[in-house]
Amino acid sequence: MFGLKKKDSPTAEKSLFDRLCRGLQKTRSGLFAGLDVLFRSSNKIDKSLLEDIETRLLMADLGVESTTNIINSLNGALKRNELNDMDQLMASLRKHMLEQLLPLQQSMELSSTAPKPFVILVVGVNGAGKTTTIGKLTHRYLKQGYKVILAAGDTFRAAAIEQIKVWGAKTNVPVIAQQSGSDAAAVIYDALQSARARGTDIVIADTAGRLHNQSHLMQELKKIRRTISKFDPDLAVEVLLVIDAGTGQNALTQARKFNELIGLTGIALTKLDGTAKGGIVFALANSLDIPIRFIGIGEQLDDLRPFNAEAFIDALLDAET
Ligand SMILES: Nc1nc2c(ncn2[C@@H]2O[C@H](COP(=O)(O)OP(=O)(O)O)[C@@H](O)[C@H]2O)c(=O)[nH]1
Ligand SMILES: [Mg+2]
Repeated sequence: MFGLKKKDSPTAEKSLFDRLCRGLQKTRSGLFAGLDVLFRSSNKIDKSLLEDIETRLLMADLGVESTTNIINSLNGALKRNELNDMDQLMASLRKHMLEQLLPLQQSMELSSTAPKPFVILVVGVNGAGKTTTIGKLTHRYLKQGYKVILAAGDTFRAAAIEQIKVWGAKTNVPVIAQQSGSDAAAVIYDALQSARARGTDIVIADTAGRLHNQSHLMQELKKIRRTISKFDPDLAVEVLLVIDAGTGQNALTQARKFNELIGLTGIALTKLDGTAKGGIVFALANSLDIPIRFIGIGEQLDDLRPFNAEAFIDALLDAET
């Protein structure tokens, strides 16, 4: 039912990589610059140098578990006399960092067997970047030739409904909305009906990030999830948690909570451009088994990238931009 994606040309890939490097600049300068100074100022690869690397990784918010795994692997390589110069050390560091992240790299595929529409239910705390990510996703799928409808499921604030309408106007896609205070599950149900009637490929649903209390929010999300299944139990549904990378280790708590409640299928990590805490990706990799579908590296429509572990690590560790 869904077509194939276009492949980017080598020049386009190069400039995409440059943009990624720029987007990750803050984490990159903390981590890479720190490692570079370490490597240049050390004349010996020993346990103490590995301890300094450990400190650097922790400072970039990789988390204790990922850092320990990486350092243990480096210690193993050191004992086996595999780290004879700085190039070998760097290659080994890169390899072990990649091992941590590769399991998280699973792109969000539109099912070829499930009935239309594919549903992307976007959840997360207030200000995480949900609505902006929806705008970027819309842009992405339109470019790939899909038909998209948006559901203004953050009915808690009138401003939120206006905001998603702005994205709808910008990308020229229909936005199904009711007035603020209405039932979010009903809005999303309307959007599904409308999508079916029009043969739309994808429905992207916004949700509220905060209600009067946490348990109300969670109940509302559960109801929305049930409503989607009630509409058609065979729909393919991506429950995408949007997390602001700048929240650091708190991101883990958010991911666990939302996952317990409605079962996440993917994560979009936003605002990596604004933080030096990009290492949080590693912490997420170690504490949860949920793929990182996308990373957000700016506020423009094309600043959302499918997560690619190798490109991510290259962007953090490569010397030249
Ligand atoms: N720099 C940057 N800003 C972002 C990114 N994603 C979202 N934002 C900004 O974060 C703020 C909150 O985003 P919004 O989508 O309204 O969050 P929501 O409350 O979860 O819907 C807005 O000012 C966005 O422009 C990103 O990847 N990079
Ligand atoms: Mg919003």
